[in-house]
Amino acid sequence: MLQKRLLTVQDISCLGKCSLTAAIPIISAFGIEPVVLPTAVLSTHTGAGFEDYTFRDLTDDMPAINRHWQSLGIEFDAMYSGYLGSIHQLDIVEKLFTDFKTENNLIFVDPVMGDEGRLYSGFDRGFALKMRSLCSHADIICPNVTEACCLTGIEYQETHNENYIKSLADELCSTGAKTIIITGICMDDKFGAMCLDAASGKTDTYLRPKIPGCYYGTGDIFASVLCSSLTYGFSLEQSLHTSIDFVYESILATQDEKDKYYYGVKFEQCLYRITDMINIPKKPSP
Ligand code: PXL
Repeated sequence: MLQKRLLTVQDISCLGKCSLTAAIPIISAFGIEPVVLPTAVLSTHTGAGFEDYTFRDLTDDMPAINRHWQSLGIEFDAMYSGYLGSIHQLDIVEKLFTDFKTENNLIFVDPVMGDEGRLYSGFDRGFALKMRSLCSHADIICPNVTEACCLTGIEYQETHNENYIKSLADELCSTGAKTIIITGICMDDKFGAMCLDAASGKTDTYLRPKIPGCYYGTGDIFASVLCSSLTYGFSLEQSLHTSIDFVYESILATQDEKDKYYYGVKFEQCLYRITDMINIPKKPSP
């Protein structure tokens, strides 16, 4: 069987298990080849818990990497963008999506910009506006509630209900994305995501019990599982449920060290779930 290939464009946060250090092992666990376009190298992520992080911008390398890949004539089964550091990078990724679009490949945008009602450091309204334009290339977008508000201009609310989340998702259909998934929703002490299919208007909300605390990198882990699962060939419904279950179990696995939340969650302990699910035939030992 031909191996599938998934391109992911996001930063390397050397310490703190998010972006590429989460995406690569998850994509690999699905038996899919991860191809990476790193946008920046940071000593840690930029969230609370780590101060004075270093930041090496790789923007200037990105167009040359694109050109080299084009000269090789390679194709991707899916392209997935995560944390991007500047409006210029959004332009570069937009071009990348256009250059490598085929009839069948899947474009997946996680519009990483903020959480809990606030933009991450370094992001502003101008970035959010341009992110909308990147979303218009996507088959699937998966903003959290904060990011959905930044993309739509709808006011952020800390408490969520079906109507509020549905109104965010409905409004996001105007980006042109075909499937909208709003993550990080919290209702009746449960936590999860709502998925809206723009064409049919059908929604699916999937929630698991809320575990108190703050858990870094879980949005990236959710997006990586979802995108890999869809690329593998699982249905949208199954992929959504798998991603939420995976994040939930990763958070459960971290309860013994939850005070060190900025180091990320122990998702490595849950990778077996993915390899079990895809059931790669085992080779007999020689
Ligand atoms: O998890 C999202 C993310 C990715 N990359 C960097 C970040 C963050 C969130 O804070 O700082 C560098």
